[in-house]
Amino acid sequence: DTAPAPGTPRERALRSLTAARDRTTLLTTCVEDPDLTAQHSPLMSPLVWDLAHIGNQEEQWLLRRAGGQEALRPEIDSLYDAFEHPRAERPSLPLLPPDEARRYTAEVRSRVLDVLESASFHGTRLTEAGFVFGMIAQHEQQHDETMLITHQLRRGPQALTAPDPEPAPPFTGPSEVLVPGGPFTMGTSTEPWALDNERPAHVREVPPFWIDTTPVTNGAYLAFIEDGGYSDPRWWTPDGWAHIRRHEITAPLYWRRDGGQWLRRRFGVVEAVPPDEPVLHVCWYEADAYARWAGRRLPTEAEWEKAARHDPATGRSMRYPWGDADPAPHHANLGQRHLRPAPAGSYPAGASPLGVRQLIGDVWEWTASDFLPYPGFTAFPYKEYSEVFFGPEYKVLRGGSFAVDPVACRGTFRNWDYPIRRQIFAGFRTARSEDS
Ligand code: AVJ
Ligand code: FE
Repeated sequence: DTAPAPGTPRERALRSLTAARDRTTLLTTCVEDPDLTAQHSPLMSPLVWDLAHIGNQEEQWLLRRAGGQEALRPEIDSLYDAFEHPRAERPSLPLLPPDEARRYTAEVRSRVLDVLESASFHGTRLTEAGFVFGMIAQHEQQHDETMLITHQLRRGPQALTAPDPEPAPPFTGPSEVLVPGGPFTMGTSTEPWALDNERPAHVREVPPFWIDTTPVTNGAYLAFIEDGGYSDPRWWTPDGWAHIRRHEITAPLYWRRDGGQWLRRRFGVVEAVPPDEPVLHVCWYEADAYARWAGRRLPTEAEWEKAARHDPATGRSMRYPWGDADPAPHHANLGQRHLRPAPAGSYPAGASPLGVRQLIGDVWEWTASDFLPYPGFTAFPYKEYSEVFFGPEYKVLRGGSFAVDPVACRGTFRNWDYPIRRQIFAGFRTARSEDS
């Protein structure tokens, strides 16, 4: 598994933009227009905002910057500027109605396809290997995950369906593996479409640690609930304890107890909580408390990345746990092929050299770490992608979920969110230091 992305960078750019648009189209046509303009949660934008924001970012970066073309709709830039208008405010803006948003986004794309044919793929950091096209394909896919989160928050009948992951034989391997201590290379200076916060590659010394072979399952998490985990302050940080008390949080988001069993709502359907599946929709505080209850802790971001990329045989950091090949369906549950995580222990072909599974795909994994720049970081191509978020208020998540496309998921990819967030497709795995 060593061949990286097939095709030329230009072909890859076209493929990635097209795949993103296919997904966007599905997510914005599977419900009627009133569901596109409604606000399903104050945490989220109306879907029609995401749609036109996708088009507007593409206009700004690919038509104006890469193509050198004149602005198509400069007057809407500020409506779709995420920093000017917080999400809760977006429904009250004079947004483009659904048909107009569709026409605008399609018009931008059709012009971008002409730009892409002749654009330079060399010379500047923005154009090298088609970086800016890759950045915009990733941006659209990130919003496709955001829109899927909105679909999950939405009340009402099912609008999206997908086949379940292939049934996997029950996992019988060890519950944790030892990652040897020593240096490893974290981050990247060579991955062409890596975003600014993943750069540059740098050496980190990581002491030996044990890490869970699979993400924590619903069944394991239930044992924490049933042991009174949510009513015992010993397991919680003071902030976490205050938060769950204040909001009366007693189980993952979307869960409800019905007599003797636990049910959950998933994309408009209520079903029994599957014990073998990685737990989903827990906040950082819950992940952290579970780990303490289990006598363990969350892995640091460096530990997570070492588990995912370090090849003990060569000492090299690989692009993915399985090697350097782009993710294929047998490696990982990515790209909204399924609308749920696969059972813990699935995807043996995606395991790391030490046998750690499902690091990529299924659920974003909370880490212990704050979102901070790597040594030598420079904001590129705009400060508002990462730099303005650095600091202790955001925790890092790694590995991607079933909802993220391969183009926006790598061994080096960094996501971040507030420690109270539960609507995201996040779970976790735990770790412990070798000497504990
Ligand atoms: C990297 C997922 C935190 O959704 O806020 C989308 C991605 N940045 N548009 C977000 C993003 C600008 C970002 N996350
Ligand atoms: Fe955005």
